Amino acid sequence: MKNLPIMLIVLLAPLCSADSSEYIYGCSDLSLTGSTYYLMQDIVNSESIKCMNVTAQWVTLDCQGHLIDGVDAQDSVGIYLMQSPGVNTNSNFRNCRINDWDYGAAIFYAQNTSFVNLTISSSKQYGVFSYKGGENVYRNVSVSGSGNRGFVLWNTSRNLVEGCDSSSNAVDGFILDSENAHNNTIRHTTASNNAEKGFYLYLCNDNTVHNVTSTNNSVGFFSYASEGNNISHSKSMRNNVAGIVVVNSGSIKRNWIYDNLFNNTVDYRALENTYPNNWNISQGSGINVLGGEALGGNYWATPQGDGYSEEECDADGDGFCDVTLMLSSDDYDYLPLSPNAFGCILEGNYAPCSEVSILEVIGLLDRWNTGEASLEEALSLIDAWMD
Ligand SMILES: [Ca+2]
Ligand SMILES: [Ca+2]
Ligand SMILES: [Ca+2]
Repeated sequence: MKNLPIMLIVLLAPLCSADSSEYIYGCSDLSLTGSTYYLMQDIVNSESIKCMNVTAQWVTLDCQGHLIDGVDAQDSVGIYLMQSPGVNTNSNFRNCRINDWDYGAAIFYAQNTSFVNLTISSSKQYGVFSYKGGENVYRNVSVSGSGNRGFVLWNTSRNLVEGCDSSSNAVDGFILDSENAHNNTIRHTTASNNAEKGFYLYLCNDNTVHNVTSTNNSVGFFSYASEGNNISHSKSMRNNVAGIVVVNSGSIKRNWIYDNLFNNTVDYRALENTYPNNWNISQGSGINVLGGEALGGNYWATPQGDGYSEEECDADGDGFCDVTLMLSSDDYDYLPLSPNAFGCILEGNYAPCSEVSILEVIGLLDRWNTGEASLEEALSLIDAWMD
């Protein structure tokens, strides 16, 4: 009997090691299930091919703000996460700066895993490349300067992308790719200065893009042969080819594209076959993308100030243009927003225009300075203050 406690300790030893902390100083195999790995120093110009090679589950990698830097080698990966189909990965990657890999993070069959506070820059190909699996969370992940697309979710479903940014990539900011990329949510996220599309929905269905901003790309939003997606409460501004392009989309299930602010020289283009999509919801209550209370369709503006919404379209002043906007022979916005749909204070604190104070203007200018508010928001508040 005296031996029993010792036997228990021996039996439990492998379980106890499951919450171990590991301290790492360079590229490593993360192969101990249940371990937390702390990166203790910057990795600079590593010639490794799979720097952080993750084969275990229930793993945490906390870089503690340190750098994982490669040399742009062919097929090299900063964080390489290869799982088997159906395995519950349940891991967490956080606080890493990742630079100069072919793929910043390459993620295969990951499930229930989070990527938080990552900055991924100067990837030769892709910043984040995720294939199959799903139910992963990307929060505060910033990708820039990729030689191809910034953020690729390919055939993976039920992921949440939140508070992320993809900018200055040589192709697209974000792509949801192929029919098994469904039921994903992208929200509170930005895409800017990408050479092609800001947000690209390609052959994918039933995804939600909400409260995102797409600026200074070629195309703000691009929907190719995609069905049943929802793009709402978002901004597409100063994209030089078009605010939104719709190609062969909505043939089976209409897409919902409403309560967005478009401000591009060309806001809408349809190519090839067009099918009807929904460009407004029925008139409802709630705060719209302009900060006002008219909720229905989209605001159609141009940098020149001659967008449909800007051209005295609302004689009765209810916040909606009085006449339906025909975007194409298939696409109609029945409730385009008018300038009367603007609130004076954005971000949910709606107040009548006449009540705007100089303090509120200064507050919004400060937020514009730090990138939390757009120039449009600042200018519209100044306009309202001067009224
Ligand atoms: Ca380097
Ligand atoms: Ca590079
Ligand atoms: Ca009206």
